[in-house]
Amino acid sequence: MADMSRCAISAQSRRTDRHQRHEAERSQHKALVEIICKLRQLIAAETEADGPPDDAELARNFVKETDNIFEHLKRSELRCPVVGITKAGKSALLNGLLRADLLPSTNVPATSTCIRIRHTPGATSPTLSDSDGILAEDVPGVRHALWSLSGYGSRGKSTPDDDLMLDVSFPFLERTAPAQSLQFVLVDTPGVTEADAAGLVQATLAALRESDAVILACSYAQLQTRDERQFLERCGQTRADIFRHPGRSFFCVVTKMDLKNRHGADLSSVERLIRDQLGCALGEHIRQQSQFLWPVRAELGLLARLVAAGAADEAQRADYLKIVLGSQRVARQVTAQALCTLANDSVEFSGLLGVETMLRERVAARSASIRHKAVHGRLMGLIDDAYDWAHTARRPRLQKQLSRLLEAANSASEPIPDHSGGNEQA
Ligand SMILES: Nc1nc2c(ncn2[C@@H]2O[C@H](COP(=O)(O)OP(=O)(O)OP(=O)(O)O)[C@@H](O)[C@H]2O)c(=O)[nH]1
Ligand SMILES: [Mg+2]
Repeated sequence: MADMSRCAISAQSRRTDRHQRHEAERSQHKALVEIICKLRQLIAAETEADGPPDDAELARNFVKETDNIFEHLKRSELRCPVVGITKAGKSALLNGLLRADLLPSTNVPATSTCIRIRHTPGATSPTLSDSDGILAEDVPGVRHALWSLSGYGSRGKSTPDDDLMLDVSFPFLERTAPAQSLQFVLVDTPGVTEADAAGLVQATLAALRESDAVILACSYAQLQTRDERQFLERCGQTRADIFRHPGRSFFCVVTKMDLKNRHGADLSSVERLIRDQLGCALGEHIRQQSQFLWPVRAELGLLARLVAAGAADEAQRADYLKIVLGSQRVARQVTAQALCTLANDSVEFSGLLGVETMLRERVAARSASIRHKAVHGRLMGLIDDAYDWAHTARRPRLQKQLSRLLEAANSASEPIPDHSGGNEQA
């Protein structure tokens, strides 16, 4: 009897906690709407008064962006960029998750601009678009369009506004109910090289600013190289707050574990080495909080998936067999059934399933609470931009007002403690 009443009391208290949490979220929502309205008023007042044409243009852009943020507030979104130095295997990882050879992935710098990949439940084939409309449809069309945008020649020209959107249905989310109501976006980002770090970091930082979770791709083969250290240090110096944001999950995927490591670091020391590097560049919080997923062999995973699904062409089948069996001669003796079993084993071995499980869990756990965090990121970015403009245009009064707004936006997004036994915080 005593047990029953204890159960009833704890169920009641969980309901109360949930109710309080929803109330707190509602009031955060209201506060964010008020801040967005205030920001619009401030900019309109500043730009309409003596109106040079540049200011009118700026005001229009602000209104457009605040409209976008309002729209964003209405939907739930989980945005997760994949970042890292060039050739870390970011695009290969995403192709493995897409189960299709869509994104340019090769041994010379390939991805030249951020590509947002949006889960669109029920989409039977991919669609690529930018702000002007649809650029390409179906796998060969999208693949061709993305390859024509790739390459070293076009790198550095990319801006955060390039706005490429790839609509696909991620197979690993197909049966995940929360994904129906949540906008889930993975972002392929250009890798950073020493030569063009400045422009590319800008695009990467813009992707990070709007993120709710981050996947850092670290290549085992490029572990502790100068490029990697510089990339992390630059991120840390430019926008340390992005990494210290308490609600943001940080995952390290260690790729290319089949290759040799130039420092001879053995597997048992990989995690410690990367954590040390993260700690130095991005702070103690990231050293401790990062979660590790490894080993990942994305290239093998994609080829194995295509072979297992009977979707590999001759060249892909040969590449797969070369990786797993080493020689074409042995490959010719493998029966179709044995090949399928081998390919399924390779998928397990590739580490892709671990990354998919992690992402499915994020989608499920954070679908309810993500809205405010995502809006907060964009809003902070917009206020930052307005502040920069006010500074350049020598408008100290506006600068002061914007600082106050920034403080209000910060306190409107304090993490809400979860005592309800739910698992919403990543
Ligand atoms: N051996 C091996 N090669 C891999 C693996 N994953 C990716 N690769 C190869 O590594 C090369 C680089 O991969 P990308 O996917 O282009 O790397 P990225 O980080 O997207 O590079 P950028 O877009 O240029 O920054 C490609 O030739 C891939 O086939 C892996 O697990 N093992
Ligand atoms: Mg790439």
